[in-house]
Amino acid sequence: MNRRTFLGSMLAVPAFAQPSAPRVNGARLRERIEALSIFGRPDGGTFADGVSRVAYSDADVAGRAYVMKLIEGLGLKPRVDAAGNIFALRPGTNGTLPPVLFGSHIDSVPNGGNFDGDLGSLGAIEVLQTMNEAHIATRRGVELVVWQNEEGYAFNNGLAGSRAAAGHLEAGELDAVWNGMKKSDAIRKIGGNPERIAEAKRGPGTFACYLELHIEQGGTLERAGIPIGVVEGIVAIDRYDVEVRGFANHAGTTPMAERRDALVAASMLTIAVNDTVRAEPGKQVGTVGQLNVIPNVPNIVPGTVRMVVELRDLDAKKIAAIGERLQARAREIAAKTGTEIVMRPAAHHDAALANPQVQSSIEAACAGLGLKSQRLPSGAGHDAQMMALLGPMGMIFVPSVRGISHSPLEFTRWEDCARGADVLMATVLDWAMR
Ligand code: HGY
Ligand code: MN
Ligand code: MN
Repeated sequence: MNRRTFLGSMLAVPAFAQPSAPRVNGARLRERIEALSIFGRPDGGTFADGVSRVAYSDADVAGRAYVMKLIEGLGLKPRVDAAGNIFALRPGTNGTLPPVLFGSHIDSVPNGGNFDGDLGSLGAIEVLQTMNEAHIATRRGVELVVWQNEEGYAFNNGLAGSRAAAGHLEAGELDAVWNGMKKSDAIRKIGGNPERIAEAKRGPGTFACYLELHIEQGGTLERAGIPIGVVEGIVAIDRYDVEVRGFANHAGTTPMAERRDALVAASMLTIAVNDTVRAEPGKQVGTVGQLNVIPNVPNIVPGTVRMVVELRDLDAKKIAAIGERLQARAREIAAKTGTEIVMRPAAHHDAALANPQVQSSIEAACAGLGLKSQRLPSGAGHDAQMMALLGPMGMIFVPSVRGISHSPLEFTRWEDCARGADVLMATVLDWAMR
């Protein structure tokens, strides 16, 4: 923040003396969500066609540049850390106190929506701008973060930026190659410094609390007719890279009994995922969302299939046990089909509980705004689950229309976006004055 702006805000009325937190500019927030959606939009498409702004892509670089320009417009200097995360600190009156940290991500899944991550990142920028316009001075600093590669489509391992901050990068992770790109080069491409990635690590206590506004990505709030969700906890996620090795041969001359058909085996394993996950009570989920057939030619018996199995639940032990059961099923299927099935653990993210004080603060903000709220778990993973390892975490959800996400159909009503940002504002100010 330049000196004039900073001094201007110092002459202001401290937040706690404010009768109530100022409201965000919903129209400006909408404008920015629509502007960000340009980066990664399908050629000739419109906002309704969603976005493919996969981490480390040119669209991601362009979207990050747009966000950094907005940050500069706040009078703040964006800082890209060694992992490629974008930070910006609005100073408080007491520089010795750890700041409130808040934000989200702007990378998307391929063929994704325009609100996942974008609302939390642009909502945080909107909160900062509204604080400046209201000349609010806070005791603690307020620090914005835009995490890199939250989705993990690139390199098949998500929460990449927040894992670096939490010190949870895996051994050799920077040497991984995906789409012909080495991870260290990918981090360089977005302005990070892989040689010094250890500097991206934040210790516990380096923030007063972490807050993230996000779309629910499910249908609970919409069905209940409630505008704000207060997240209870975020699921654990286990991902397995599976390679099914059969034998490619002529589709016309290879008798059925002599085939070692990798796709038949992979299909049996996919059904086994569905059956095993459904076999026990609870809200656990299991998905085979990615599958590649090799050589993928109509008149060749599939020789190899590569697929990803993903399991999620609030109880990490439950999905670990399901993973074990699937390993056993894979052995049975391999024996039955004459194939070899290798199911390798590829990523694990622990479940995380929100902090009760942060939850109460969010609920008080809702009450102050006359908004109903309800507590609910998050079936989606979030950077907040890594931040929970370092300090108190809370998430604010707003409804997803028809519960759709990770799709161009993903939509949150504009008034719900603004309400979520208002709750974020009030909660940030509550913590920034402590
Ligand atoms: O996959 C998830 O749950 C998140 O959207 N990255
Ligand atoms: Mn997200
Ligand atoms: Mn997502």
